[in-house]
Amino acid sequence: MRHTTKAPTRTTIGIIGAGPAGLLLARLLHDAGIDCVVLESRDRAYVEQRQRAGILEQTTVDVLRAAGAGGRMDREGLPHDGIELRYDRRSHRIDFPSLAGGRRVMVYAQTEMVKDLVARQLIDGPPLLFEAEVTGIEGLRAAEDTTGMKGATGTKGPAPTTIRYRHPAREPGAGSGTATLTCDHIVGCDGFHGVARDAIPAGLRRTYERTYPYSWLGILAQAPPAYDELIYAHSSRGFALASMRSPTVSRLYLQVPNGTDPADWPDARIWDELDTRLATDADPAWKLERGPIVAKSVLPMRSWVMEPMRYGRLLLAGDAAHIVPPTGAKGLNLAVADVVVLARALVQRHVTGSTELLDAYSETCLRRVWRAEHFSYTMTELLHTDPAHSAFETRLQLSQLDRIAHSRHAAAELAENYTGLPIAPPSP
Ligand code: RFL
Ligand code: PHB
Repeated sequence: MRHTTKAPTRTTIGIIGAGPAGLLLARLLHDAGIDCVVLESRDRAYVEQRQRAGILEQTTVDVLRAAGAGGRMDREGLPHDGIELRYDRRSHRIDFPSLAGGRRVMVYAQTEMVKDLVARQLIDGPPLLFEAEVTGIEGLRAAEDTTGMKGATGTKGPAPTTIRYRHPAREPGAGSGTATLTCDHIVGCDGFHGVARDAIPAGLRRTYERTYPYSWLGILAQAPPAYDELIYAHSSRGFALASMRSPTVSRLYLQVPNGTDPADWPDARIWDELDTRLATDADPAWKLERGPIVAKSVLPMRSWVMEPMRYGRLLLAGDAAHIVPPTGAKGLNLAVADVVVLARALVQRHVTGSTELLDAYSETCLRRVWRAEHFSYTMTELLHTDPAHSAFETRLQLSQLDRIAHSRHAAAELAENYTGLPIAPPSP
């Protein structure tokens, strides 16, 4: 739905952002009978073609199936039972089901998941407004007061708050305009560059950050995958990752220095470097199958968390509240886990009036977020070549990789984290 004169002005839950977090939350709320509206600054084509994540944890797969958005994923996704670690020209396979209680992962691109959720939403879901750029939130207070109107289900609801957004011209020749959407709760699913978290008073926000002295050069190539599972490689020349999108499309990454210009990496240089970094004595003749490179970009790496994830009637979910470096394949899966916890809390709030789950939302999510931060940081530090490191640190990396290869406990720790921890971890 583009913005028309019929754009809603009142809803129970206003969702900012149509990435995986916003779209899935809308689906879960709609299925529970809670009305909501999604506002997305970009157009549909942009949202559906953005190249991002590729690995869905078992839990994410289960959530998508339960939400009725798993049909194409089950037909076209590639279930994977392990990954291969390469280091010091050696290869070691991590077998997920035997190490992580039968769990596995699914290779299914985030772009495809987003397309599936957009299609479902446009058929029978709550309103989704593209090219609706949120510019501000008004009427927020620290406490969720309950002096407002009755909620959609007749229970006493909180006083409303308002989202202000820009929309394109409603008629040919007219200029763009602004509009408001009044909501009982607002959810900021607007990613790392979003605006929702700015509505939280600066003095109440705590941020924690780690940047890394390297980036990833990522390519999408029309070439069959290197191998039938993902390969994570440590090499003296830097990290490399061989992933895939389908039996005919590969997604590959190389560690490069921060500030690298992709133009300095002609296609042949990329393929040669991937072959060198991924080389293994287990199969000395092994080489990647090459094909046309259809996308090439440089991605910086960052660990970042903002606490708390709630301020009164504003809740944050996904990349709006936390970022991980992609080495552990956790970002999208964390976004999914957040909105599962949040949907339960919002349903409880609007059906029974209880704020118990909502009050626990930030703490519940942050415990899992910090585990994923730790795992992503550990995988990143283990596999990349830090230019400031000495030979001593390199020996420590190789020693730890060897430990993972020879200790079931160490391998199980990796497998459990990679395939995904339970959505709500047990309380301390
Ligand atoms: P998104 O996907 O960034 O969506 C946010 C949406 O909000 C919109 N928006 C606004 N809308 C209205 N008004 C405004 N003012 C707005 N400001 C922003 C944006 O246009 C956008 O549509 O956040 P969300 O939903 O939280 O999802 C998070 C994931 O996208 C992200 O964590 C993952 O892509 C991270 N990630 C990976 N995660 C995994 O779980 N597994 C992986 O294998 C994986 N690989 C990756 C990745 C991220 C990568 N990049 C590009 C950093 C690989 C890469 C290369
Ligand atoms: C991807 O396929 O894009 C991908 C896979 C695994 C990662 C990061 C990215 O750790």
